[in-house]
Amino acid sequence: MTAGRDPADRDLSHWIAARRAEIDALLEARLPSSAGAVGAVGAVDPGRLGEAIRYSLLASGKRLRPLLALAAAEATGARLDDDAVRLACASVELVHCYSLIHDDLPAMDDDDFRRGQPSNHKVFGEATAILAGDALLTLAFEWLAEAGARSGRPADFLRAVRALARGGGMEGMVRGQARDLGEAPPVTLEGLERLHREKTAALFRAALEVGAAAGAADDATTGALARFGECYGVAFQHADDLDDADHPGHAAAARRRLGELLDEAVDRVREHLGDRAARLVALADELRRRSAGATA
Ligand code: GRG
Repeated sequence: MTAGRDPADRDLSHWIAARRAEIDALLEARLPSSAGAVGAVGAVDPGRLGEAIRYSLLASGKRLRPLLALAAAEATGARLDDDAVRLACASVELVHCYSLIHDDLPAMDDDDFRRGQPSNHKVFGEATAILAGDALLTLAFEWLAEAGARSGRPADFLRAVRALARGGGMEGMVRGQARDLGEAPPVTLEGLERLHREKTAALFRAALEVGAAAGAADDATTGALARFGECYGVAFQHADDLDDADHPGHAAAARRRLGELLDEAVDRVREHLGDRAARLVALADELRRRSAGATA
């Protein structure tokens, strides 16, 4: 995400930079500290687990999911300087980061680099990387529970717990990952988008639902925000695929669908939130612009 030229772009860039700095500060402050090596006798040095968690989480992620959660919270009337709201929105980044660490493992996608640095297991070993992911996943729900307790309206945050568990779990990302690892690659656009919806978009959808819960949104508004997240997530994955498209026809199809999905995302939130959807609309437009620059 880069600074744009017109005032609306500049406003979005400032908003993103400010919110990202707040998320980074919260993550830095709230993470388990790095206890330092204690001299392991086995595959895991317990003293380095905190270091492994910080290594991946504090690396240069875009913080897109918590940003979208905050935009949804803002659109539904939450105060973004409220600690409970911030903690809840940041929890989505913990689930995302766990999924990246686990995805990079040799048993999964087997990647040596992530976020511009050697992947977690390359530095800390596989057992520690698995445990760092486990710790991040569980910490996300600890933060949501704490947010609920602090907020004085725990029922809203219980909805966030359910949304994040569903989006990150068997109804979403975990199922998508299983499908991706275990099934033949999809040959139809429909099959491809089902995979994108589960593996990538379910967590974006959950991010919007967490924001909606933090803003005490009603069911209809939550539904519109959830759909925004799903459309945005599938579009995001199409944009990511454009970088690797090896056939002009595939790139054209992905670009067309990306536009359609973002149109739907924008329509849904405008319908329910009117002008209050402006930030979400700007974030959708930013993805549209960014992907227009990707390989045709
Ligand atoms: C391990 C259950 C489990 C799931 C893994 C996240 C994931 C599922 C796989 C990672 C590989 C991949 C291509 C995911 C699609 C989504 C995607 C492009 C993730 C990267 O998200 P960004 O660009 O990353 O927001 P940063 O580092 O900026 O946060």
